[in-house]
Amino acid sequence: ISWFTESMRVGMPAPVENRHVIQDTPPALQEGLAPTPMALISQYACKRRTSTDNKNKILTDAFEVLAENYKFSDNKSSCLVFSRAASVLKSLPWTVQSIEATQGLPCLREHTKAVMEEILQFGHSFEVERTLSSERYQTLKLFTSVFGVGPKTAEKWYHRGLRSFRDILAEPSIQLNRMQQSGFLYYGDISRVVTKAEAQALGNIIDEAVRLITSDAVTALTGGFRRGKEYGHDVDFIVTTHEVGKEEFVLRHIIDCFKKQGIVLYCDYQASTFHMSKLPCQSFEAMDYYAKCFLILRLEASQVDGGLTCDEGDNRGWRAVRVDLVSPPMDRYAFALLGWTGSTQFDRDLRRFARFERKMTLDNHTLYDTTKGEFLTARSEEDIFAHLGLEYIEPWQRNA
Ligand code: DCT
Ligand code: MG
Repeated sequence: ISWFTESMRVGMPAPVENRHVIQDTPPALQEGLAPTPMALISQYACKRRTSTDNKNKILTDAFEVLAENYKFSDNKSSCLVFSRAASVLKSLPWTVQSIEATQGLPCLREHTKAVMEEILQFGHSFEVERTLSSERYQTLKLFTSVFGVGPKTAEKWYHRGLRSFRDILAEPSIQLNRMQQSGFLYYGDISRVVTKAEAQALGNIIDEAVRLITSDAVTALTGGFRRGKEYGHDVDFIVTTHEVGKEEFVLRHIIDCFKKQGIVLYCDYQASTFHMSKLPCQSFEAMDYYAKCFLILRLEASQVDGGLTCDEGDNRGWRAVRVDLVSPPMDRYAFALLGWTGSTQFDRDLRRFARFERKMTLDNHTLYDTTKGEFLTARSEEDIFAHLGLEYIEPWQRNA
């Protein structure tokens, strides 16, 4: 599958039989009629269809602020409560207008309902307002917006009394790593959204590099763009080849090619540590073992259909873009594609569903049936859904 055919599919409307059909939703809801009890909506995002058309953005944005604030405090369970509640509301084909209308929806706890009630009644939530205006939230949000700065580092800096980029850069005892240095250097560009046209231009550049060495390569646009999003914070690609064992070579070739073209602004190459003997993974949310590369690339305006969307007065004619490349062996392709397509919440629930409903372990490498004690093979994402006894959910319906 070339990234282009993949992305063409992303841009296409869903097949007629799938359009507007929300699995597990009573027909009355699909037609926008009065809400009825929704006991059939699944608690698992992988059993719901969630397009990019979010009818409850006001509520889900509020929930995501609180989820993020809990993440900053390392409170994983409360973070999950708000992420799950947001995800359920994103899947609804109608706008929540009263608390009664949410009766029977899964994953809505007391706290999430209280926040929702405030918003429905007053137009905003006091708890969310308080969070948004708190110095701690604002500072951690700012610090984690830098490439290479996670919640732990941000918290450490905040704890030391640092409040701005100027504070950090002026603090002699802080040694920024290479990733963070690049994060600050290209901050203006990489904190701006990447457009679909820019993602497609990068796909062309990768395909050209690959074509120089093999006709056997497979490249696919994944992440949010494969789910039909118009904008992203980065661009994610899978690159591999039918020649098993050569995938890492292909990835290294692409990077060499970029270096020769002078477009590499930052490159963090991580060699493969993949071996079947390490599987199934014991950790629930472990990073996968494939060879991968975290990049910042220089993208020329002339390479992008319609040019770059840049700030007024910016006439450089190029921008920096964050790009992730991951390179699984071909027999792992379906698992890697499913994992890297996301969304993170969709992936999380697929794994949770596999474990708790099927006694199977799913990750970006394999699906393991613990009852039978065997790895299940998959050539496509459809095969994985079939093994799990789930209806297939198209990429553009995975925006959970
Ligand atoms: N992912 C993964 N393993 C990793 C990192 C990410 O399986 N080590 C998955 C989770 C979602 C997907 O890959 C892409 O990650 P992001 O780029 O962070 O998310 P996105 O959905 O593409 O969001 P955005 O549009 O903001 O880039
Ligand atoms: Mg992405």
